[in-house]
Amino acid sequence: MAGVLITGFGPFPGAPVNPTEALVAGLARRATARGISVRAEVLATEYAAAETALPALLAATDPDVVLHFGLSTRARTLRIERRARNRAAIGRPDAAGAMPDLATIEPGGPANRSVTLPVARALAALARVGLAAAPSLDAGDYLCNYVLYRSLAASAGRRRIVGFVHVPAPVERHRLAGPAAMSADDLLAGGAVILDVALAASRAGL
Ligand code: PCA
Repeated sequence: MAGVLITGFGPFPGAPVNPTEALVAGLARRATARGISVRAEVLATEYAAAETALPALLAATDPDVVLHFGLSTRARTLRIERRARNRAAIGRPDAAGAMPDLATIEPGGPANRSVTLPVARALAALARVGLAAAPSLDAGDYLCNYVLYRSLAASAGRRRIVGFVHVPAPVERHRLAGPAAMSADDLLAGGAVILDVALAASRAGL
């Protein structure tokens, strides 16, 4: 049975509630009910967590599948990231008030690191169930991109499916305005679909 690690993030400046906390807890519950054992963790939105908590988690769990979830306050649909970029915003404080010293994450490291989650397959699976999603080549320059870059670097050379999904702030069901707005239930359903695609890819040895 494939080991699965899913992560969300805690609050950060401008986002007092991070919906990915509830999302990863809900996803883990759903997966467990289906006999899939999932470790769900909420990472502090802090560079220190990306440097210490994340590598410790990866080392302790050695997962076959890693799915990271983060909030994008600007997104209106699920955004499946294709890559992390080797850059960091030196002027934007994390949840502890810290900022990176350097504008690159890994000096001398590759400019981009590609995810191993089959993004096109995940998008197709989401489309089949009518959930709005789009691919993204830009995970930003804050903690989400940072964690993805570090996670991909730590997973290089391993057979590990690693993906990152940016989710929109969920809208309450009765306020759903237009097909692109998503409720917390939609996020959960979408996360479960993407997890299934990741598990299938891991089983197929991709
Ligand atoms: N979103 C932020 C960091 C944590 C989160 O949930 C981002 O997009 O970088």
